[in-house]
Amino acid sequence: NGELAYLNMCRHVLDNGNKKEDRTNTGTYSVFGYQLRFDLSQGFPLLTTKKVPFRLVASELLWFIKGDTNIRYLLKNNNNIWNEWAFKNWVESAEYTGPDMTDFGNRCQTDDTFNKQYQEQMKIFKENILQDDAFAEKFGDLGSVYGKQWRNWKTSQKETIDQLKEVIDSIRNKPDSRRHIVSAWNPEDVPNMALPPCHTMFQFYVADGKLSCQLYQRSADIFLGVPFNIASYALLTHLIAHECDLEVGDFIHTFGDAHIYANHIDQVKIQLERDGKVFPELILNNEKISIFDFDINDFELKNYYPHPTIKAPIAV
Ligand code: DHF
Ligand code: TMP
Repeated sequence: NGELAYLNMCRHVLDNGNKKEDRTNTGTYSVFGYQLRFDLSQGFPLLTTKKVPFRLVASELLWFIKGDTNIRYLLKNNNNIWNEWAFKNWVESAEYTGPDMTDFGNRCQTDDTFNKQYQEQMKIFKENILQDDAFAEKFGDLGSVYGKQWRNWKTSQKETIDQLKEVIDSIRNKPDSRRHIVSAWNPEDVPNMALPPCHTMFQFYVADGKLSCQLYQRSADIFLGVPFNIASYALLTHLIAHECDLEVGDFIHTFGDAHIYANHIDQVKIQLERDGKVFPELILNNEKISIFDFDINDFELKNYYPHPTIKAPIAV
């Protein structure tokens, strides 16, 4: 079962990780360099040792594919996973006049009074993003994140490159090419991003009628981010294989700094006590062909019977 590879990675980092401080002041156990491999023909790699909300994974991926970088789309789809990073821009802006929200990610975990204020401000923020076009345009946008780089990479000649479309064309027309690459890491844009891309670049490979994908993830939150990232790239590989009339091969997940946050250790230990079940099966709507035409109702997951959710605070 492919999930064992993920659980072994958790165990490896708990046993061998370097204790390391980090940008968010949470503290981590971290290793540098690790690799997972999932044979996508053996089931869809959505972890079963805790429930991973596939709907959120799928709507985030569709958001990238649309080239959208504004959390308004996510909020309309009831997806809250990027709120903190847009909220951070808002509360650090000159227009914000509410209570001080400095270091809200850490403070809301230790200070109940502050947490109430934070929840209140976040609620107002979300309502404004959904209802006020001008506000959403200004404060809902995360900057030059994935969607922008995948679909609208700006060149020095003021042209744009649609990397996603180009990679699909090259997979179709030159399957043997060794240049099927999409890069989200744009050094010029890194200072303008809410969060510099964690999944930095990915490459496709065609052999034996099967499409494989390898991702280089520079920084990986093993408990919260990685289960999403695995499922997201597995879904992307399925979609592109579907469009290019290929079967799915392997998803190879290569990591730079792979870390478990200090405040996720108990959760990871609970997860490690559980036995993985068989992976579910992904079914795509056969009436759609182009990856750009899919929406959330075109995906169906069959036989997903995970263990219950395990909650954990996210480091901002
Ligand atoms: N920052 C950090 N520190 N770690 C991340 O994984 C991360 N991921 C980001 C943005 N910034 C990040 C984008 N992806 C969740 C999962 C993925 C994600 C952001 C958040 C998350 O909180 N998952 C919860 C469920 C959330 C929900 O139900 O709304 C989980 O338990 O999986
Ligand atoms: P960093 O920019 O300081 O590396 O912080 C980013 C954090 O977010 C780090 O813990 C990795 C995590 N992360 C993921 O694991 N997956 C993701 O998809 C994203 C966006 C972030």
